[in-house]
Amino acid sequence: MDNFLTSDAIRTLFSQAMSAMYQQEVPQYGTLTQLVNDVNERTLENDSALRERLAAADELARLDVERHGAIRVGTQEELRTLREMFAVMGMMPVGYYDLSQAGVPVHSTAFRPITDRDLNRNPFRVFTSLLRLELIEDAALRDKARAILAARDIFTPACRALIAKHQQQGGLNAADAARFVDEALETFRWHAHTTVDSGTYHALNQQHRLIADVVCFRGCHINHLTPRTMDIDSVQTLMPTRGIEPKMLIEGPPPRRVPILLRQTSFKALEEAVHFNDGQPGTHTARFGEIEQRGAALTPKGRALYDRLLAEAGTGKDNQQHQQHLSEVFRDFPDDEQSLREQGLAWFRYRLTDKGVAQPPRPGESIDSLLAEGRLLAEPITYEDFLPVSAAGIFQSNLGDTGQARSAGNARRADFEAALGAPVLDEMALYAEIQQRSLARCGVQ
Ligand code: OOG
Ligand code: NI
Repeated sequence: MDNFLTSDAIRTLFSQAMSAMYQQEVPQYGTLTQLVNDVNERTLENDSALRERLAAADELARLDVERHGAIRVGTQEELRTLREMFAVMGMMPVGYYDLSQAGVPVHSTAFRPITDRDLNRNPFRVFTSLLRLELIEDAALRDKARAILAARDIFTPACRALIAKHQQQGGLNAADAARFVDEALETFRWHAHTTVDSGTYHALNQQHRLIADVVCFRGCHINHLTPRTMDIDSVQTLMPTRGIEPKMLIEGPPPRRVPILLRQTSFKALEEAVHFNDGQPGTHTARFGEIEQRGAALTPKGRALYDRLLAEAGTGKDNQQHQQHLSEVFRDFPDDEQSLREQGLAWFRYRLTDKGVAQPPRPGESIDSLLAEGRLLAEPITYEDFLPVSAAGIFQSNLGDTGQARSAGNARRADFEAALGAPVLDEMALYAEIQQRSLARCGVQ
């Protein structure tokens, strides 16, 4: 029998290949990655507590390989085949994000590994958006966009064949996996030649820039890749020293002693030369680079508090002022691990200390007393998902500052799942399970 590669191994090969391709296509992304590596190295050198915490949580090894990407597709068939493609790499659809409220005519999920072990091997994730054509007001243009999308196939025949082979055999050997990675990559490659004439492109672009981006090309080009930084404020400040222009604001929560959720910033999308199929030259603006700093995953209670405070803080025009203001508003959000745990605001992973191993928990002993006796340790679980308000901010900063007409959409989770051909997993249930399993491993309860 063939020796199958693990889905973790295929995911790692793919994310490396994707990063190499994107560095070639968008050299600024390579520069940004280098800056992030430099800052991470320095941060870990200067902060031994952080280094130890990451090492203890088994997260040090994943830091260098960690990144997410984002893509946008136009039809349910495309979304479905992507689901099957990502399944080969152990990536499942987690969460539903409605971006129509922010004026972006898409809804989305994130394909990512879901178990502790797989996440630690390589947490590569892809934020995947489905265009909501029904939000195009002009009926004739909507039909035209549908027809253009129906005529394209964003997957190579060999890619489809290898997905099917994986489904039949339950795995791929090393040679097939390597071919699969090469073929899958083709779907995400940039094409400077559009599939439409300049008139169609401009009409779609006029409706919404995102619609032109999804409809007018042969594939669903990766639109950004995002390495994980340990100090996003430094990277934001240092970007201009490497010739990179950052977006105005860092999205998400303010800097804190115990980071929560996700902080993100990006550089502005590049204006790139394209050729329309009527021979006209033009430009298209879609691709950019982004960085993220990840913190603790919040429980529904913690998330509700985050959403309330974020809405209360509003938005600003100057990053320093905005972060300052956010910090003030977020004084109401406890900033030490003990309070986060005791108030049920964040998810935690538990481990026995040496003392706990020597003196294991007995039935009836509470988590609090085991922690107090130094037999048990609790560490925040890293947030592995995305934030719709931040995502909207990222989308918007790349759609030009003029702000386009708001689409009057609302959440259509059921439609999205029907298009996907599967339900999206509930991220809260996944975090709860990781917490619960860690307690079970410790022999608590
Ligand atoms: C996706 C934007 C969302 C994030 O990090 O929040 C995203 C897109 O622009 O297609 O990637
Ligand atoms: Ni992103």
